[in-house]
Amino acid sequence: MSVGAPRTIQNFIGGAFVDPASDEWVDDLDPATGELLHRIPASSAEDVDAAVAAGQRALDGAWGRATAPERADLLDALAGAVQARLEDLAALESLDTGKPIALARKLDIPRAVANLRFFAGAIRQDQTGFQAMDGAFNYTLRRRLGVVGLITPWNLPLYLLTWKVGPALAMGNAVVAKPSELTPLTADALAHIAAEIGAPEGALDVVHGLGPAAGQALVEHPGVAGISFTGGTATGRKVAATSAPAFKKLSLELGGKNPTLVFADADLDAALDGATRAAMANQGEICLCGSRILVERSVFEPFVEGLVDRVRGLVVGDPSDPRTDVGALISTAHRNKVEGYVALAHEEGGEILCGGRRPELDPPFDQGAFFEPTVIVGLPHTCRTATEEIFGPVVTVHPFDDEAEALAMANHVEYGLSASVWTRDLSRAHRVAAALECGMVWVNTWLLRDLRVPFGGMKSSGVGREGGRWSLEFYSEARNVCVAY
Ligand code: TXE
Repeated sequence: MSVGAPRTIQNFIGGAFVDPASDEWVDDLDPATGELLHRIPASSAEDVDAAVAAGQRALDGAWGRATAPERADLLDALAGAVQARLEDLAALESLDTGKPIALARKLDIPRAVANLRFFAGAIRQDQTGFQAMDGAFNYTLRRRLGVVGLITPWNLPLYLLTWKVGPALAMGNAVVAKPSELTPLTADALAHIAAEIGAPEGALDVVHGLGPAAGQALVEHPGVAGISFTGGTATGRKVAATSAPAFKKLSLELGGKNPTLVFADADLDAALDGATRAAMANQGEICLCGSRILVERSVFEPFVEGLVDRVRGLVVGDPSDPRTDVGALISTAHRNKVEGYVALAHEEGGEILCGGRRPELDPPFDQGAFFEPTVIVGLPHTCRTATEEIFGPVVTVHPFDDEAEALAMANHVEYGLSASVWTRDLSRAHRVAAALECGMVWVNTWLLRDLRVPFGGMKSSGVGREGGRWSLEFYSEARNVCVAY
């Protein structure tokens, strides 16, 4: 599992590592250098079919009879093995995504461990509903869905995969995972871990490949009872359209264009640190990133000055260097898209205060998908740059005059995932949190996560909630039993 010469990754089906039926492959490139890392299966409907059949066999066998404590033990064993390989997995994640190794060590892999452990605990402590009537009572059974399809993106590969695998296995489902073709490495590592710890064959299957082929086949498969998808809004729309006629259970976590609202009464230093992190963490490639900063006019100038200072101080470069703050974007195609938005900002009348171009890096990183963290002002909050998801290290800053205007600006976009609000006025904090159109609001912080709370968005940011009991509910069907006496 160490980082070495290019190798071939295989699908993990029914406990065995196998080549794709078509013998076709896709290249996995290092985003920081453009070099070939690995080749992965270009799986087709045939491979997906084999994985779904393996999942069904697992459900018909011992895995289907495993008790809740036994399922929790499996998740704890996976968590322990991920924890034991933290360094290796962080290196793989940084290599595959281009993200700074420091972030992978601090966030991605520890969160993967926490996800698996959390849902082990959750299923051990799960309680069912009970309602008494005169002469009768009701109780709720939760039944697994069956074989579920998990489709994950490239920005937080193992973090998001375990966020879905944890509750899906906790509820006794069999999982067919389709990781992003751009970041297959840690999903492959998880498959190896599952094999090593003796996970029941077929309970966790991993099928690699392209979205329109392998992903689409998984969504279409009649043997798949539910789909949990995290990715772009346009893809989410396709997934919803494909799965709706079969009435599959569906959870969609899609894009965002999240506002950071800074009021004049905020602790400005804390707001600046928070807003910088929210805009630039993971190269701005997190659906929760605060890519629009709305600032009360009376503090606009000092805020922008402080922001530019902080952003200029970020170290861009070699993802494997622990001092790096901003690594490579996921691909040169994605970097070109981000760059296109900066060109658009110019056309829309924006002023680029810092960044806005590719950094000059020494070989081999001169071939990588790097982009300097960028701050833009002077744009109307309604323009395309300020309303479309860029998903890169690019932030626009806009002044507002009062709370009502701030809210109107915040709610103007088609997305509704999250927001962060910076103020010392307690009443305002609660008022604004209630009026924002989004699934999650942070007050005087950003990305502080408790795994028990509902996670998800509204409008074009998705459908449904995961996290805590919401995840357990998603990966199961509730059945009411009414008993008269
Ligand atoms: O993601 P895709 P892309 C946003 C971000 C980014 C844009 C496009 O703005 O620029 O989306 O990114 C699989 N049926 N986010 O195109 O395609 C695909 O193989 C089934 C936000 O790289 O949505 C991968 O496993 N599956 C986001 C997964 O979908 C399909 C994170 C996500 O890839 C499929 C990533 C199909 N027809 C991008 N087509 C977030 N919410 O965090 C593709 N896939």
